[in-house]
Amino acid sequence: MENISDNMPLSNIRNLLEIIADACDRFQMISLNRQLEVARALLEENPPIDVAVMGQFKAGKSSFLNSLLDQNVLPVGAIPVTTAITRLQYGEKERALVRHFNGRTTEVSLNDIAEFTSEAKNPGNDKNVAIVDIELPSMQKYSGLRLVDTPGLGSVYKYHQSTSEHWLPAVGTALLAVSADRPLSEHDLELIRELTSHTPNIILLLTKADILSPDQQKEVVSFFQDTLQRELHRALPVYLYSNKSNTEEYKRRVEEDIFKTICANRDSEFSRILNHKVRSLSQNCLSYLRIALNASMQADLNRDNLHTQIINEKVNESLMREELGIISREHQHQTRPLIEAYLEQFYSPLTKKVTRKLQGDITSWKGNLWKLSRHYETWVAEILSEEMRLISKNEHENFLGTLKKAHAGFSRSLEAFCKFLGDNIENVLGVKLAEFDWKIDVIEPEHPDISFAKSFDIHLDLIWFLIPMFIFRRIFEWHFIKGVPKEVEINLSRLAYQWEKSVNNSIEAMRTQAINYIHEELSTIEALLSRTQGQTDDIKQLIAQIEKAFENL
Ligand SMILES: Nc1nc2c(ncn2[C@@H]2O[C@H](COP(=O)(O)OP(=O)(O)OP(=O)(O)O)[C@@H](O)[C@H]2O)c(=O)[nH]1
Ligand SMILES: [Mg+2]
Repeated sequence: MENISDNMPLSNIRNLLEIIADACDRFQMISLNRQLEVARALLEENPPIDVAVMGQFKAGKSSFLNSLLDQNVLPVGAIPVTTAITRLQYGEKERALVRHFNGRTTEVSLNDIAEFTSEAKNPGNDKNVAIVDIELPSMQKYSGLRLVDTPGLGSVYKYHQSTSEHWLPAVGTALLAVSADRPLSEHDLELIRELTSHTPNIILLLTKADILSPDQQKEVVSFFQDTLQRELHRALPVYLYSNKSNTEEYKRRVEEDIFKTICANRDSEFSRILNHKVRSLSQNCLSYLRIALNASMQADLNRDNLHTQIINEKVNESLMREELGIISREHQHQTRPLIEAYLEQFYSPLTKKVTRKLQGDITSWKGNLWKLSRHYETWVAEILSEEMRLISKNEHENFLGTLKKAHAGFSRSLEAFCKFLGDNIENVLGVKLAEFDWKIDVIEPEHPDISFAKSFDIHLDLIWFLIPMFIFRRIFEWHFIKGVPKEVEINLSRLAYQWEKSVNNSIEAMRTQAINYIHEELSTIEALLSRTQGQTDDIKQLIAQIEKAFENL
């Protein structure tokens, strides 16, 4: 047997089927599974061509096959009969194989096939028959084919119809049996439409021709042609048949024109049929993918819209950064003046207190000017450090004004942000976000280190050895006492400076906290919006792959 790859590149078809299988899998296009399964089986198994007799119930399908083979193999009757797909093919001896849905196959006598293929003996297909394969030596003349008898359509037995429809994609060449007493119904046209996607070969068989006069036969045939042209815009070959009269002449024609022709060109016919199925499957797959593509592009558009609606100008991260920066700077500028203004009240009492204490202590200090100066420095540093520590400890609550205002400012800003974001999400997605957990902690500033380094403005002590203390001591004492107000002022100012640094660091830390919060919140929402990323690119790629493989067929 000639290899089918001589007529078309086998690997191209296999490649195309793999792409389609992948697409079906990814997009759950289960309605293509059967077509795909059939095409794959034909490709891999290269079986005989299935020439199927199909059509309405009681059209005379089974009778036609019996007559063709001159053998009453298939059960026939006046009421709906055929209940299972029955394939007839060449075999050295007569036998019948009953294939069940569960995979079991049993061999039965040819005389017993009605037990499995007729409605009367196997009602509703109780015996779970998938296919009956009959082998006949008389089929030798048609060795490249299988003749397939199918259950009739349109009868009260819906099961017959669904069995045939399920098998439909496997059809190689279709003989559509139309009984002379019911010439071409809407159901027949519908069947032709369906068959069109599975086979390039559809032939009409006008059965029971004996019930029409020669004139009526001509009339019916031209009625067929006109109807097909009008309804389907195509012409199909029409053959007459009867097992009652003129049978040999009818048989000769169908044998010569149909069966022998197919047998003589079996391999090219097979290729043509497979090619037709693969093309049709590709077209179906492409049209589904185009639907998916449109849906996906629509979803992308919606998602972009969602994004711009949710992350709009009111919940813009860089604008929020700017706003928080402004709040932060505004309050940081105020920190120093506020603390200094508050500390002013301590200046006079502290000056008086320290002066009085110095006046009491200084009289007991001994030594020359150099010693006296060192003593004074140590004394001032200790006393003022202690005083500053006390003020810091008792009054620091009063230094935190800008910290609290900044906290309130950040909180308001963040609250507004969360509300806009929450509203946007609710408006656009109809989902209420869980309560925002956006509280900014008030970061208590650290207590600054207030043991200041000393720097005193006394140069006279460098020439202490020239100065007789018994003359000048009172003057020096007075000089030291006069210096106290300035020391107090310097120390208060330092205290204000230390607290300013501490408070402003805390404001900065709160700003960072707020920025981080906004960043995290927006990143999460962005990630959620883009996680449902569309499949547009995937689908486009698949469509391109299928179109390319299709061109190579
Ligand atoms: N007059 C006439 N009657 C026929 C001819 N062929 C079949 N019949 C009759 O048509 C009826 C149906 O025949 P079947 O062969 O069982 O028809 P079918 O299409 O296989 O029917 P289902 O299997 O039920 O779909 C029977 O009563 C046959 O005797 C024919 O050529 N001429
Ligand atoms: Mg039948």
